[in-house]
Amino acid sequence: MTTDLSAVKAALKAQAVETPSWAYGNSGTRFKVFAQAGVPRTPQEKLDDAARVHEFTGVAPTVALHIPWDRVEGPTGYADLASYAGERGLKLGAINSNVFQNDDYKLGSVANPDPRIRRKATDHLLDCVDIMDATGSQDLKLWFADGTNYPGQDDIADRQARLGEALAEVYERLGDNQRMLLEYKFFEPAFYATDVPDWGTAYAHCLKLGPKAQVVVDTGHHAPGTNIEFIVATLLRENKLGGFDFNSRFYADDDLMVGAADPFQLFRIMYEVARGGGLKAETGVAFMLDQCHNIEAKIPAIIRSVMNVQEATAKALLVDADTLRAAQQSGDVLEANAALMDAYNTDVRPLLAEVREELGLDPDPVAAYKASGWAEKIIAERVGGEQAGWGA
Ligand code: LRH
Ligand code: MN
Ligand code: MN
Repeated sequence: MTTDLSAVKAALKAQAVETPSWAYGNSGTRFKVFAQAGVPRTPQEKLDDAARVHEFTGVAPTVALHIPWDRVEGPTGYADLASYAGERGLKLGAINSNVFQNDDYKLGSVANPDPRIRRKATDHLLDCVDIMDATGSQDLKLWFADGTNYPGQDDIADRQARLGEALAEVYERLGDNQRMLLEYKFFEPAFYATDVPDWGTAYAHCLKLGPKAQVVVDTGHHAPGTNIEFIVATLLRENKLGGFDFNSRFYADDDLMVGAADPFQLFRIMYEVARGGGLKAETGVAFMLDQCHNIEAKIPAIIRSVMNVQEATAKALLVDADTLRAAQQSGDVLEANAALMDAYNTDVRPLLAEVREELGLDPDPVAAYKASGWAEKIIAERVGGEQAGWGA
């Protein structure tokens, strides 16, 4: 292999993975939430746990909030929360809006036929930008549960127009260093026509809005068999890849640990990111986790997820670009495929252990976390842990 190992290590040290506040809380399916001992009761305690993930991985310095799941009171509440994060070596990351858990949104939020409800939803999005101003967060992440269940229920094109109007109003409110990340999902909770079902719809809205609007790819939001890496390559080429919500799925939007169901897919995605320059900080591609830990211990599961992203990234960086290009140019199908598979089949765990040691970290983050005593401490100290937003 002709790959420059020191460049690979430098890229791995520079990569940052954002963890979601809601992954630290209790969660479940619509059938049952299994409460775990020691889970956070407040946004501050979620940050305390996120600080452990960053302490042992060295690459998880930001935490995404979900509003109102992470609501704090008082005029300086969010600025104080940002300071609290700062004191623990963290920063607050994307602000995720929530216009899907209120009775008013039965027929949709920003695409609702009722102008009063559209106003309420848009105001919530504007409130989220106020929160970003207070926390120093750069990204507003938008996901809409809007859609219809039955043909004829509402006018598809009118709903797109209403959605576009609300997005334009929020876009105008963004500051110079702020972005809007629009997330798509092909189904659920709408079962006939979702208003932002796919990357094409999200891309069309973002293109119309301007450069501060980009698409976010949640890896659990596609129909089975979708070539997600193709979407990633395309968005990256068009400068419209804002980032990822990483998780994995066997069936639908399972929100399992990233890299658990299909590590090869994660590698293929990370290869396209690396190939398209998306690991460079200036491209702004955000590597966020969006997953739930329903039956497994939360903090070590989040540590494991961060490591899975790192492993896929390391393998992607090990692809021998010269060998691959030469094979592609000469039409050597088998050699080209072998160049990719060689990298995928490399055991990168020793390389990542070295990277961690060079950063002054324990080479085994999960073992280091287990030995730290944090799990026992929070079980003893925290009673009555808060459920993550789902089902709350
Ligand atoms: C929707 C989604 C979106 C929400 C999160 C909790 O399925 O992926 O990102 O904000 O789950
Ligand atoms: Mn998501
Ligand atoms: Mn999802």
